[in-house]
Amino acid sequence: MKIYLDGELVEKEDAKISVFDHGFLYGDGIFEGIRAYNGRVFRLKEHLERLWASAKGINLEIPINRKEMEKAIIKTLLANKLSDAYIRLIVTRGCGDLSLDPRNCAKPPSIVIITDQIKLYPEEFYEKGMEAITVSIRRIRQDSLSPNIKSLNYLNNILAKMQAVRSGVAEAIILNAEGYVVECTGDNIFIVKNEVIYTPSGSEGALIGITRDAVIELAKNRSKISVKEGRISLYDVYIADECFLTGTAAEIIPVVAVDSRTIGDGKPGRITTKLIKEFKSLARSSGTPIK
Ligand code: PXG
Repeated sequence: MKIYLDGELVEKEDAKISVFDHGFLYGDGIFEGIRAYNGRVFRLKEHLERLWASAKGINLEIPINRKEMEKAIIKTLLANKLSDAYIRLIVTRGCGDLSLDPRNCAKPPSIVIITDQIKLYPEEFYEKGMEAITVSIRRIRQDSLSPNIKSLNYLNNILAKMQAVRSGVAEAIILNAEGYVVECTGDNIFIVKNEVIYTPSGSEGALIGITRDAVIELAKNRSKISVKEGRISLYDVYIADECFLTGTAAEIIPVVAVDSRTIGDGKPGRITTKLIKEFKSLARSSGTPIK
């Protein structure tokens, strides 16, 4: 496996970052998770847009431009002969000293691109739906840290994931400080009630996911289903007809039980199933060609 590291393609064993890199010392850096389907990178422009926005959020200057980043991603996919892949793009603050001050980071930020094939959950979850539970860990308030900065510090999400896993469930529903539903550990959440789709808005503290945007567009434009972004309570989730999660890594996954309540009839819902089909077809037929 070849890894892109600061302009070079190196073997996995040689892809190493200094222990003085502030990404390692403090989680001071940013990332994106991207997917390629059928020889095309899905919504690459949007992912790079978000990466540059994350960089701006932490005042980090990415040492190459977007076109160069796009070429680096394609080059890495080609070197690994991948046409369907998960792409992890990481930009760290770079090498510094043992102090928080990023001005002490002499080296320019490091860029890492890893391409691999991953499936986030077992196939069975996609077919039969999965269970989620609400966890006690709340989302970090967005007036402290914007949920849209995809930083290298994911402890908030990891703690939530650990709590779910400890309870024997694969995914956690995270609430904001006010107790309203925000999202899951690496996925956005949607519910369907009486043929209307609802999802927490950005102002509730949800990351504006790229899969989330694609699903909203598909629902509105192709299926003519109305989508409302706003405030969702746990009760709304419990009494929903359908529930599903979206994320680049997870793709679209039906949720059939939440906190021991069966959602709808306990099977992936009709609208969820339709959106999964439409998303697959969109992902396979659009995007930046790997060439
Ligand atoms: N919410 C959060 C908090 C995320 O980190 C999403 C939603 C979905 O966004 P996209 O743009 O991918 O549709 C994300 C991003 C993982 C993993 O291993 C997933 C993400 C990030 C890091 C790891 O599941 N997803």
